[in-house]
Amino acid sequence: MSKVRTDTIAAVATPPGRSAIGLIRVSGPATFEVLKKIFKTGGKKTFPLPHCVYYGSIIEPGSGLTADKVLVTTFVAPHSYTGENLVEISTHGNMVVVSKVLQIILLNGARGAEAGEFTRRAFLNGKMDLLEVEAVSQLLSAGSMSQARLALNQLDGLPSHFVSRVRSRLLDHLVQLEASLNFPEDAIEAIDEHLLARDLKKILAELQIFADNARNGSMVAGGLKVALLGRPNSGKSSIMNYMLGRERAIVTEVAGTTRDTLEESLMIGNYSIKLIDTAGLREPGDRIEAIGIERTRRAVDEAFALIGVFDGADSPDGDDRLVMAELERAGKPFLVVRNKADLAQRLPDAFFEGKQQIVVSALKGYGLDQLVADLRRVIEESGLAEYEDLVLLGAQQSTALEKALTALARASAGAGQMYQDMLAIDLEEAVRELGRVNGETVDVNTLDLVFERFCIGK
Ligand SMILES: Nc1nc2c(ncn2[C@@H]2O[C@H](COP(=O)(O)OP(=O)(O)OP(=O)(O)O)[C@@H](O)[C@H]2O)c(=O)[nH]1
Ligand SMILES: [Mg+2]
Repeated sequence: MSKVRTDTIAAVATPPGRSAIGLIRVSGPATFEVLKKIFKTGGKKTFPLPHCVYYGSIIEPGSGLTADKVLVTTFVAPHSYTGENLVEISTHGNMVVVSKVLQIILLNGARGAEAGEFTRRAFLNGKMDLLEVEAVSQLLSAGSMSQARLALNQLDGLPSHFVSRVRSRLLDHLVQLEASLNFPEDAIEAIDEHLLARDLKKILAELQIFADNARNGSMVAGGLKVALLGRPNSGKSSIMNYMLGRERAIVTEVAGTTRDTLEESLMIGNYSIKLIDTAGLREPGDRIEAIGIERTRRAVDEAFALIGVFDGADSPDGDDRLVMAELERAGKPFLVVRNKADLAQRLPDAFFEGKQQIVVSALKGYGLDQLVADLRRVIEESGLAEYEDLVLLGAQQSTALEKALTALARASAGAGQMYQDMLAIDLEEAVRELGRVNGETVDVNTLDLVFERFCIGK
């Protein structure tokens, strides 16, 4: 799909299968003409009045047969989701009936909508910017209430206002710069480079906070990664299985059982967590194990928090110290677990050096409640629970934001030092890239990438 279209589109908005109600949406300039051909209202009310609900029948024009008894809700441009004339037809939720009604609509002046086309029209008609579009996309795929709230928050438009305000401040500076470059002889006020530098520095700082909030937002939206770390045989896979409530990972007495990282989702409170089981950390015995350990290190780098698992029934060795060092090196929140508490204990308390150890037996299944409670506390203390500030960006938007930051950082460092034409180039790039974040400047190909992730009917 490459052009902006102004024809009339229709699609089923509810999932296939049997349900109480099926919903069909029609949007575009000819919406009411299409409906007038196929919809007979039950009462005397004139059709269509704006923003009304009508009870009536969908009639196949050729045969005059009734396809279904429906409710039709009317929305008149620009006060609709798409900004166009739009109706929502509630049918009975039988796919045979729903398909028949859609078919009649398509034979009488509408075309089948493509994935995301309703939202694309909302964007093109200025009903929402790209940040709000991203929020809709993430709201539809949210797997937890915290993810949904994050998206709903963004739909309120605060991130949109922020980006649009920053962009227009930069644009003002750019316009002034361009004017003084292009018309130096005119009586244009000379640019106060000191003031400019100060303002750019301020904007850069605000944008850096925004970018941090976007990074945190994508962590929450993607599920917070928590990696289990420990030497071979300490019981990582047993703990993973116990937390998931099923035998996901293979558990054996052979050290080095888990060779690759395993990732599974679970909910802790309102948070969606990705629990990652890893290959035990030690000096690798063979090439496969070496690769596994390499992946463990990568999982540590990507994780939001770590759980160190230690075998309480064994004396600590070099591998345990390696694990502890890795936990401390990573600079992330971590918990330490003394596993195998059902056996005689050989791991001295001193090994944990005053860190609060969580005593569990993955085999007998106790202590895990404490682990989950502590994990929840770690999330709450991280500030990620305060999703009011968090921002959701799609892949293209993240790249654009990073580019905008780099260009703005150059401009901010160079203001007062650099030639003004160089400064203008950096500012222009920052303005352009910010336009890609909120959609004020965006090309059709990027839009295709954004909307192809939507379902048909949205
Ligand atoms: N007694 C006892 N045995 C346990 C406990 N947790 C795990 N085990 C046993 O310890 C052995 C190793 O457990 P795993 O869960 O495979 O350990 P791992 O850390 O995933 O090991 P690798 O994948 O090899 O790194 C198995 O024989 C488990 O049954 C426990 O709490 N108590
Ligand atoms: Mg394992």
